[in-house]
Amino acid sequence: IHRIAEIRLNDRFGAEPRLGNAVLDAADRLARHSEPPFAEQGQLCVTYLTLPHQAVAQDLALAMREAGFDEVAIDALGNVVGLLHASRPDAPRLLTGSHYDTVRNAGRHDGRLGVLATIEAVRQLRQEGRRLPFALELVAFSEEEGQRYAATFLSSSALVGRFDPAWLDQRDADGIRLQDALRAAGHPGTLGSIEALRRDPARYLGYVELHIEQGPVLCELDLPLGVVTSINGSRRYTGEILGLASHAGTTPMDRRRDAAAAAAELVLAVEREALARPGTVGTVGLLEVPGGSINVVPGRCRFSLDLRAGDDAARDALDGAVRAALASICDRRGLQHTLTPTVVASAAPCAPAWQARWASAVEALGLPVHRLPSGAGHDAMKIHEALPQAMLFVRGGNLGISHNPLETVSNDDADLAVRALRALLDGLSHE
Ligand code: HGY
Ligand code: MN
Ligand code: MN
Ligand code: MN
Repeated sequence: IHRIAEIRLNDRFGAEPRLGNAVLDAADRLARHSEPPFAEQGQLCVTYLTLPHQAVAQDLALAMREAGFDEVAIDALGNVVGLLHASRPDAPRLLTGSHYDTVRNAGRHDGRLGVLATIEAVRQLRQEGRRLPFALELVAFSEEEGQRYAATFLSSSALVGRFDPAWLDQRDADGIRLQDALRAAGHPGTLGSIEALRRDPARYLGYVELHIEQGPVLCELDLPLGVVTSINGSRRYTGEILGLASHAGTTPMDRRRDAAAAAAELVLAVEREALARPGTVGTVGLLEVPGGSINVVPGRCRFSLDLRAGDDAARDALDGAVRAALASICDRRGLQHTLTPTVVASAAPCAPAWQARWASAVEALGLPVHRLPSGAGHDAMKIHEALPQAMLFVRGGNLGISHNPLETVSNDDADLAVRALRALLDGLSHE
């Protein structure tokens, strides 16, 4: 298929040096920036507003300028925004983007592939001296993963007027408020400066996002690209089970208030309830005994919940079952618990017209069109609240593993990602 695509492509866009190399080399360069202690172990972690995060923003701004964006700026939330002017003034804009923050011990393509592929597509357009009949606005979103602050999709929320003012008072694990972290990074940190980032939907044609699939489907089908039909919704929580710390040697087994044993039952309950509901997933990603000791029965156990499904009813059914299981485990064991919702994201169907544009782009490359839902959340599901959106997935190697340093994208597939975006832009230009 690649050979056919290569031949077909060259007579269409002209023989270009392998665009994929440029994308993957840029990803490697950005991955130099990482936070301690992950950096010391050669691992990637770039969470919101840390010094490595700010260094990545600077690198992206420079890359956008070098590629030929007419305007480049880092905004009040650290989003790196590049604008390629249209062939005529007051033309509408196409919004595109993805995020540049990462999870802990991350791969180097989650989010960043979409940003870097767009930069290469713009570089190619400028080298060809081409202007589009619409402006192209690329946003490298600064905070999507919600690692340092429990404010997932923080940046894309601001663009659609959904920034929650309470987020400014959120504290990270070191007690630093988001507002103070913004100021320390040189931003105003005021609600006004953030609300000013809201985009007027009337100025935009829509939103498209290129992203790695982060799953095994395209790998197993041996397809480099896939058109996303919808993005799964989620409910996330942080919680704590409260028992009674006591001596590990003297407390009889039938007289314990062991918070960790209850949490272990909860983990298995999440697995059981999600397995019983095809199409749903449930994860306890964080689990810890704060201040625990080897010879103390755990009195407290902190945990997180990440519950997802393709539609909100299924998501809420799983949510109800898990919360009921937590209550019954704690009742039976005589323990208390707290549960704090951190994210509620509704399932976001991708706009049919924009799915069709991605499908035409994939066909223009001589590739078959495969449509699939997204199990992962993306900025597109936030932008969905203001603009029609659609995503194109790029195959990940290693069976699409992600949120793991084994995350990988082949040169060929990165190359096809850039060319697919070019094909979408060209198709849109002729509408
Ligand atoms: O968790 C997710 O779905 C994405 O990585 N934000
Ligand atoms: Mn991610
Ligand atoms: Mn992502
Ligand atoms: Mn002792």
